[in-house]
Amino acid sequence: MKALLRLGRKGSTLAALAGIVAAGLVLGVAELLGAFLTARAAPLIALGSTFIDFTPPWLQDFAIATFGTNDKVALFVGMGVTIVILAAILGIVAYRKWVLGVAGVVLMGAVIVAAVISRAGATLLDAVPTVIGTAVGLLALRYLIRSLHASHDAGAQETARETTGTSRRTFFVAAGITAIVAGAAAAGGRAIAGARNTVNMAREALTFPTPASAAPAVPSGVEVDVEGVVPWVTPNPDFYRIDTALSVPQIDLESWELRVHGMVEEEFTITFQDLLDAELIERHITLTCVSNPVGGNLAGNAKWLGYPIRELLARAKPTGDADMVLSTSTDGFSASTPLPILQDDRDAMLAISMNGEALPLEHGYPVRMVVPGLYGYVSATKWVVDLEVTRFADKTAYWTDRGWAEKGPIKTMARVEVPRSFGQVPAGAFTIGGSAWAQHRGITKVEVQVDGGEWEEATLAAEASVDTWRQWSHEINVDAGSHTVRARAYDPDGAQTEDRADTVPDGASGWQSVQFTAN
Ligand SMILES: Nc1nc2c(c(=O)[nH]1)N[C@H]1C(S)=C(S)[C@@H](COP(=O)(O)O)O[C@H]1N2
Ligand SMILES: [Mo]
Repeated sequence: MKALLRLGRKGSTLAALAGIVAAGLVLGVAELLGAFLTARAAPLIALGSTFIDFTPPWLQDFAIATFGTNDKVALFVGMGVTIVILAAILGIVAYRKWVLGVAGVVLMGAVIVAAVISRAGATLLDAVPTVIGTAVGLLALRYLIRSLHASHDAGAQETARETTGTSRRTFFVAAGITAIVAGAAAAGGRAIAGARNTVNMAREALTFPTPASAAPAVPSGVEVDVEGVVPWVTPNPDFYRIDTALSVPQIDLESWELRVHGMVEEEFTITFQDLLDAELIERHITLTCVSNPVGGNLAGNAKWLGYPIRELLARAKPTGDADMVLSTSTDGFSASTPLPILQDDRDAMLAISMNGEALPLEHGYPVRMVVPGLYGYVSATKWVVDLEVTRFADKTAYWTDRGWAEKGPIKTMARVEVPRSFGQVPAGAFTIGGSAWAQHRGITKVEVQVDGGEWEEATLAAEASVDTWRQWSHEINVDAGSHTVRARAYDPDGAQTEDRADTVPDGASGWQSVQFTAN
């Protein structure tokens, strides 16, 4: 009896395992077949995108604040855990009562299909990978559950141990094979999707004309000699990424168009070739996200090549009391930017290249906006396809609809990069450093304070332009033990405010304070 019970419980564990590998097979097969369609046909992408759409703003803010650029990873991990748990339960249910298990699996399949076909632009065809994946998963589950019952029966009938062992072995071999096939299908799907990706190929083949106005030479000495301070130019792979797009939009160069319309005398549409033929400018500009907490890393500096938006607007000739440009991306994100900022002499541009290469897909390929001095959510629309000249009184944008401020000038900020929070430094003389930014106003001074003592002026690195961040360094001298260092930056209007503000609604403020140990 005891032995039977034990086997029963063990049967449940194994049934859960069967459920999990079968679910893996569903996703793997769907991923493989989906590779021949589009990303939205992939069950995880469709589920995740649907989830994001229905996420209340507070949860979105929380996700960005907590996970930063890893918000999408966090979402996938959350979905993965949920799926594993559900699959385990379904496995046990199917083991106890097969029909119920089938009903559960079909229900899950239906939920995924609903998510897939409700995506923008999806067709019934996009549901095929999920339907076939679910069917294959069910077959695998049936085989696994059967072999479990077989080994259970063998155990119950107290037949030779060998028989129980054999059928149990059959189960493990089958489960193992299912897991391997699921993994191979998923990996194969990824590889095929990559190889079939003509957008990537077109992107890699792109070459750019020499700009009419090249980037001003970067002065020597923009970087301080302090190990651990982040590079002045952020390499593309390290550039922070923030957006609401779970599957990165794949835009065909030939079909990309930007429509300029609204309160203008002349409406028009431009193509990518028009941009390549235009007089381009190249500038270093530091982007910052409004969700960047004090001391956070949602900021990056790159060399952008693009076409000045003021030239586009000069051609369109805004009319009447227009005071805003609403930029919209292919995936529906939008940003509202003050019209005068796009018309003044700053280098607001439609960027087509980042650090000498085509925009990476996740940074807005083929065309995005870059506006010096404004947080990304009101200015840096990636995958941009539409500029509407309008009024703040008439139109609102993605994040302003969700409670963020209408205007988003970047707040002046000093960041301590060395020492790291709770880091270790040698006791005695030690040089600390970091970056400071006040885009389009410029950093004039950075001050440092150790353990609440006198504020001391740090050494500023060379300034490339007021639109880029500026590094700073300072030699401190501390005894062994724990210490605190604070930093504050100045722009031409004075010191950055000490007042602590949260990121919502218009960006974090306050002086960063870093605790560290000297030994
Ligand atoms: N299409 C689109 N563009 C977007 C966003 C978005 O969610 N979708 N996010 C904006 C925000 S909040 C920021 S901070 C910048 C980030 O640009 P990056 O990902 O290239 O660093 O992009 C902006 N442009
Ligand atoms: Mo942002």
